[in-house]
Amino acid sequence: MPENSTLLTEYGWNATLSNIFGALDSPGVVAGRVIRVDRGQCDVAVAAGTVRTLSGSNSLCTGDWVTVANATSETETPTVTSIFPRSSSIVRSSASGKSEGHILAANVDTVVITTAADGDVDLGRIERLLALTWESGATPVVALTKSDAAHNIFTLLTEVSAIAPGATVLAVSAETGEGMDVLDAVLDGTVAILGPSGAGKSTLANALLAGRGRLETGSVLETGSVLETGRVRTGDGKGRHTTVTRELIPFSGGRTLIDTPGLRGVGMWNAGEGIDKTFPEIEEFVSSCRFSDCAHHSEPGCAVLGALERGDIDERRLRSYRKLQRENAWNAARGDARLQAERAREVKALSRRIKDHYRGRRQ
Ligand SMILES: Nc1nc2c(ncn2[C@@H]2O[C@H](COP(=O)(O)OP(=O)(O)O)[C@@H](O)[C@H]2O)c(=O)[nH]1
Ligand SMILES: [Mg+2]
Ligand SMILES: [Zn+2]
Repeated sequence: MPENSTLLTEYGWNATLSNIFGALDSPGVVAGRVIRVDRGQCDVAVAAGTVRTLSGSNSLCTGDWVTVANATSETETPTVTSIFPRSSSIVRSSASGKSEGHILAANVDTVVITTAADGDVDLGRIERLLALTWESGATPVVALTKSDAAHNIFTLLTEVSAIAPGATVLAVSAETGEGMDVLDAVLDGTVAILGPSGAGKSTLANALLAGRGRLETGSVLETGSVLETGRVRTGDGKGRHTTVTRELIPFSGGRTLIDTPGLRGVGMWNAGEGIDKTFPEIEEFVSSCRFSDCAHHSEPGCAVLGALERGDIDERRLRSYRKLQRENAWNAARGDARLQAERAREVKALSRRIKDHYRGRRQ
C-alpha cells in the first residue's frame, strides 16, 4: 500500500494524495512520483523503489504524481496510466520557439529564485521569475547567493526587497554557511531552484541536501556531491550548463528538491495574474484607467501614468511590468488555439493507453 510506503513519504506522499489515489479507483496500478523525465522515458519513485517507465504522455514532468501499471512486473514495461491533478506547475513559454507553454516542474511548493550577489544584479530577471512563480501557485523565496563575495550585501538586500513585495529575500553563502539556516527554515514541501547558469544553484542544492544549515567548507564536494556543480566540471569558475537533468531528490524534513539547469530566456506564458502579483503597486491603479485595454503608455485617462507622474510608481518598475505584459499577451495570442489542440491530442493518447492496458489484462 502506498499509504504505508516510507519511500513515497520521502517524496511527499500525504493524506490528500492518498484520497486522490483512492478516488481514481484503478485496480492494478500503484501511485508514484516522477523524479526525472528524459526523452520519452521517465523515472518514477513507487513504494517498491524507482522504476523506469514509458512516459505515456508528453505532458508528464518532474514532480508529477502518477499511477503506474506493471510497476513491479518482470515481463511488462512499467507504464504511467494517469496524472494526478497538479497543485501547481511552473510554466514558461517554450524555448523551442513553438507556440506552447513548457512545464518545468509540477507540484512545487517553494521556488528559490537565485541571483549571484557578487556581480551585477538583474532586477528585471528577478521580476520575471517572481511572475512565473506567483503564477505557478508556488511561494517564491529570493536568494542572493555567494554573499561572501558581495561588495555590499546590505544595499543589495534593500534594493531587491523593494522589487519583491510579498516574497522573502535572503542573502546566502553556500561557501561560509551564512544565511543557510534561515533559507532551510523557509523552504517547504517540494522546492525548485531557478536562476541563471552560474548563480550557484547546484552548490546551494548540495548544501541543502547535505542537511545542514551550515556547510563545512569543501566537505560536500569532497564526499561526492549529488548534483554536479560548476566547480566540479569546468574549473573556470563560471559553472556553465553543468546541470542537464531536473531530478527530484528527497531531503530533510520530508521535503524534495529540484535543481534546474540555467534558464536562458524564461518567457511569460499565461502569467497575467503572476505579473499582477509581482507589481501590486502598479496593479492597484490599473482598474482606474479610462480604457479597459489600456497599455499604460500614452493613453488619455491612464491612472498608471498619473501615478508615475506623482512619483507613486517607479519608472523602471513600470517598464518592466509593461514588457512582461506585452510578452504575455503576444504568447497568448499566437498559442491559444494550437495549445488547446495539443492538449486534446494528449488526453486522447493517454486514455487510449489506459484502455489498451485494461484490455490486455482481461485477455
Ligand atoms: N564565493 C562563492 N562561490 C560560490 C558559492 N556558491 C557557488 N559558488 C561558485 O559559483 C560557481 C557556479 O556554481 P554552480 O552551483 O555550478 O551554479 P549553477 O550553474 O547555478 O548550478 C562555481 O564555481 C561555484 O564554486 C558561494 O556561496 N560563494
Ligand atoms: Mg547547476
Ligand atoms: Zn493605463
